[in-house]
Amino acid sequence: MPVTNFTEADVTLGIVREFASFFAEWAEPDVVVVGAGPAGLAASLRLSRRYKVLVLERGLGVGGGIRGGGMLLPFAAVEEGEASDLLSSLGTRMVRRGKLYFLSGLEAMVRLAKAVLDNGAFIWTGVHVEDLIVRGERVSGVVINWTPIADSGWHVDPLMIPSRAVVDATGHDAFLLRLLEKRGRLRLRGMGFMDAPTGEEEVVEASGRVVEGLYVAGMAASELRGTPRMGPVLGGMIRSGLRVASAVEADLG
Ligand code: 48F
Repeated sequence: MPVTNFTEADVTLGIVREFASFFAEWAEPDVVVVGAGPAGLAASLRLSRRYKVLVLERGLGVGGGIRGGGMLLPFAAVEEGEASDLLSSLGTRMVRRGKLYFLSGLEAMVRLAKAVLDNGAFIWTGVHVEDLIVRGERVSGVVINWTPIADSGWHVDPLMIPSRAVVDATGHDAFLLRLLEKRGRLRLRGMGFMDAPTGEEEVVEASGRVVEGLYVAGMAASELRGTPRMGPVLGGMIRSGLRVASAVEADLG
């Protein structure tokens, strides 16, 4: 029997059935991480060791802003320590120059994403998180739609994914935090001026729980607390993701 002995209907039906069984399994994960940039992926890596983690990413790929390196030169810097150790343990190639390591942001993100998948998490791309489920004061999940629908401006009602914890790792958008700000529940200070060494430390400190059920990591945390920007330096994003994972673990048990 030739391997090409299938019909187009097999492909279409298979995809629809696969999606139905995927959604049945993932309709209520423990943790939803919004944003598959370095902070979201690092958080997902740590959390997926213990919990069912669904990563929602509005773009079609993973890696977020760090893939663009510095001004599209496709490299980023990492300081020595927890982040460089983690990336190196995943096989990321790095070169040491003075006090920093340099690597391909894309390679680091692909390796991080693979490790997240290997832990059993699911990364769902093309999905825009447009709102939060909130009961009383507690964030209890997310409201989703397809990114092209969100971008079209059409009014198409969304679907919902309840979860025990939600991580805003949407980078400069700080999209979930701004939803709270719009409703008068939070005030974002806005990212500070460039000061890379300080920014690297302070963004980690700024990461953690925002309100019950909602956590923040990466540049979204910087947007919240007003910590300095750091450009194409990756370590703080990774450590921020690991830090938020600890905060979620402490709450979820
Ligand atoms: O922007 P992004 O990489 O944020 P990060 O993890 O890391 C920042 C660094 O990449 C670096 C930097 C350091 O100075 O600025 O560039 O904090 O990743 C955020 C991801 O979230 C997605 C977005 O497409 C990106 O891939 N995202 C943003 N809003 C939404 C979203 C949303 N509403 N729903 C789903 N995904």
